[in-house]
Amino acid sequence: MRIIDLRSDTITHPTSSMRTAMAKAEVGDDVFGEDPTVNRLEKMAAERMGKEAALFVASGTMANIVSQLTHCFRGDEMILGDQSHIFCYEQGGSASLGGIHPRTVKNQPDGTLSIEDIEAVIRPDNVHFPKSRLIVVENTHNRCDGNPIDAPYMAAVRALADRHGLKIHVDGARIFNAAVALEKKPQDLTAHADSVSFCLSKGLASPVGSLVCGSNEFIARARRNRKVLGGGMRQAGILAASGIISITEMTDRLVEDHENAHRLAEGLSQIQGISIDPGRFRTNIVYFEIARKGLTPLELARQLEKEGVRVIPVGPRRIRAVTHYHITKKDVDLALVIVSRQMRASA
Ligand code: TLP
Repeated sequence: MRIIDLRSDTITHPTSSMRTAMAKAEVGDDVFGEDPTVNRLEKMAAERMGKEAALFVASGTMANIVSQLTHCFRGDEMILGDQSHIFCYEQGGSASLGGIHPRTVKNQPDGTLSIEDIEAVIRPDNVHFPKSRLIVVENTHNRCDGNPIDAPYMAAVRALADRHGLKIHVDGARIFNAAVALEKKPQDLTAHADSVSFCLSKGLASPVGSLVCGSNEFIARARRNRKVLGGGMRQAGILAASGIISITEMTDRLVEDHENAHRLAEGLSQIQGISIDPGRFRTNIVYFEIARKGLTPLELARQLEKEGVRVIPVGPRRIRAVTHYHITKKDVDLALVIVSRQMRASA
């Protein structure tokens, strides 16, 4: 049975050119700064994000916590969206590992935080309050329909941050999806940020790895924080070799994932009992709701699984489906036939 796995773009396997590059990678001890392939990846990542330097880390979560620890002191406050990945899915690491106080602001449906809302929660200098230090923007925004966030908004956040002496971190796990969707270069979207993290192991299909990018001084301090978290890697060039292929060969093709997601969303909108506004989805993440009493997302997901279609239930009515390198147009069409059949069967 063909498995159509729409749970996440994290399930992608490395391509054959990645496997070849990994096998042939030149390596050294990266804690000594001597792995030429890691050094090449870090240089390439920094260039792509328009920053001075970059740091290779194990995961998106590690990239985010390293960035937070590097921007904030214990007792500082970080302003972020109530739907952000850092707040929802990273175990509260900012508080447990960094002593950083998370101050959430409601995410707008497009994944942004309104400038007024951010400004309203910035703390005045007062002995009763934590110090506001950092604003986090997620791009694309996972829980807000995978929406890409454009440069003019980032410029507005920068202006606000500068007025109050705050730093900006972009959780750009899927920043290349945002760039492709907006027909911009990634550095156009990150120019106003002090730091940006992005993942190689999602739509870009590498098995492992993320990058933190920022100024030379920021990355030098981030390197210390990676080490204390146990993230100093040795012959990591084996992994970095794949990352280089991710950046050079896998970014332009993301447009196919976006087209397939759009096709999926359009198709779902034709199925009775499913509620979705297909115009909302601009990248590779699609959310739909079951508009029928008595059928839960968990039950539908179980039924679909029996027919080889995997999705993730994410709420009392909501399901997420993500397109990626292993999903073809034909897979989307077949998945739609299967969802339609299951919805009819459960009517
Ligand atoms: N997201 C995963 C799950 O954790 C939900 C997914 O399948 O989408 N930032 C963003 C915006 C993310 O979506 C993710 C992963 C991360 C950070 C964390 O990356 P990893 O999983 O590499 O730690």
